[in-house]
Amino acid sequence: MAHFKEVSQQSGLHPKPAGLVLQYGTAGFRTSANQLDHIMFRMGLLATLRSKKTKATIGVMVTASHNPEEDNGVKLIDPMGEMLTSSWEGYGTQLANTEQEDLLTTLKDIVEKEAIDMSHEASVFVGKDTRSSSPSLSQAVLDGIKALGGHSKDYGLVTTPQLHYMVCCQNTQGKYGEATLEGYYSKLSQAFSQLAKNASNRTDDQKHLCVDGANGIGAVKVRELESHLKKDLQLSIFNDGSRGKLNHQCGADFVKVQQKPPIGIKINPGDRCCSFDGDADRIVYYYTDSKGHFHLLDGDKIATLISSFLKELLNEAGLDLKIAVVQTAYANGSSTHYLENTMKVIVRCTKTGVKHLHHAAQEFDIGVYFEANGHGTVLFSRGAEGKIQQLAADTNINDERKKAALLLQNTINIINQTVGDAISDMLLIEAILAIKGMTVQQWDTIYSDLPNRQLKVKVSDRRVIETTDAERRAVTPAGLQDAINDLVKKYKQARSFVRPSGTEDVVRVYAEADTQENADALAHEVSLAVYGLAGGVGDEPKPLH
Ligand code: 16G
Ligand code: MG
Repeated sequence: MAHFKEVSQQSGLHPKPAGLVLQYGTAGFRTSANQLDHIMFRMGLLATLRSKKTKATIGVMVTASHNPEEDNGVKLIDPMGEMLTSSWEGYGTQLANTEQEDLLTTLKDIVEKEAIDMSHEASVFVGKDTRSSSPSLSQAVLDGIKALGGHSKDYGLVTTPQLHYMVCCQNTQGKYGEATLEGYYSKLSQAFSQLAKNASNRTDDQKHLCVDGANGIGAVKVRELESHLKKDLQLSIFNDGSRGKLNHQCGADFVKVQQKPPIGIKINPGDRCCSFDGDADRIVYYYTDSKGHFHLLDGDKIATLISSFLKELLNEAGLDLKIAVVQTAYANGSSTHYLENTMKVIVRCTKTGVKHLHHAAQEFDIGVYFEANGHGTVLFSRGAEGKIQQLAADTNINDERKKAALLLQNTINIINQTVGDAISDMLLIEAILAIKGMTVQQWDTIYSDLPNRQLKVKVSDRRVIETTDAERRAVTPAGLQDAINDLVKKYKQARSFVRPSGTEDVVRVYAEADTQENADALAHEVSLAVYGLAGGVGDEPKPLH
């Protein structure tokens, strides 16, 4: 076939370094940018096949999120704006690793296995982050799409969630919104301004928010949003990429893991601040108190704020919809306790990785999902959306129900349901705080986090650790879980688990306990158990204190 000839010619321009093996991981491919040219070309091919198969537009985002500037990566977006289905991740890995001379055979194998009608048109949306390697890598994706005869639309610089949004808009024929940046900003900002009308007498201080853009695409895009917001929200944008390095000592991942403010931002006590990650699909909030102590409001606190807001609105609207919060094992024990016992909402725990949470959240009328690291969103089932729209249009209901229904309607519009979105989450959080007249300190006191610690252990092969029960228990190697259980028993309110990372060649250790010292000690002891029982390499883990 003509296209295959073109592929074979063009692929020569994007050669694979012989022997290089990479895997389509939790969030696509991610590694040093100089190893990725052939991967990008091949993901252009894969996206084109996926588009022909689904008869819909597919997205390809070039980004390595919170990784250092030198890295890059790529992830594919399925028709409804969700992550690429797991059954195709294997094809991604196969295509990535097949040697140059076998590329056509691998491609044809996929076409055959999936019974893809190659005469069908293909359409692929492409976006990229601000990394210096992104322009040439996204060009390689475009080359791949072209080689297989697909149509592409290059959105240029966009956040990851913006590209997810575009794909969903396109495949719903505009029902989800208009597939342009202007469409995105106007949908979100209009919903925000409707919600903000329900806030009374806010001072300029209350409208003010400091945003750490991680020196990445989020900073660029939040600045574009700013002009749509009028005076409802006043942003001070730091780490906007004009000086500092991407993700370097800033951004959501840095703030969450280091539990301290980013550089490049001047915070006065009590100022409300948030940090995006490098592709703006994560957000965390924080402030410092009058004693200079740092307080982090992570994904768990965000999930609690959003779900309690929604639950109250459902009550006021008299709507009987099932709401659940989906978390991972990293969720702070206090948050789970608060959600289950005080708020009395259903809580589900899934494996780490957005797609797992997303799927679990789809099982409820309203599924609020957040990873502790700040990636999350809210999903409304079609039925739930229908009921809310119907109530909002009902002229025979009292004012309280009407107001609640309208608030729910605008909440749906402000949320990017395709994936976690720092900009959309930020607007929702700001709207909730404004409506409730709540300060960041008051939000923080909803519950107190248990002190916790995350560590990494290097082992010769992290796959020796297999887990079950949403990663909360290790099945192998033998004896490891028993050792963890014994260590946990030594401390109060303690919990610990270990899992192989999906993005780095390490085993991750999580521990929480009644005090920071105990959490640190437990994390260290569990690290030693991993080192001893799972083939640790290099120096033995050292105590933190
Ligand atoms: C990826 C995942 C994120 C997860 C993280 C875990 C997506 C889009 N992102 O960034 O959800 O929390 O990996 O990393 O799925 P780890 O496996 O190295 O701990
Ligand atoms: Mg990210």
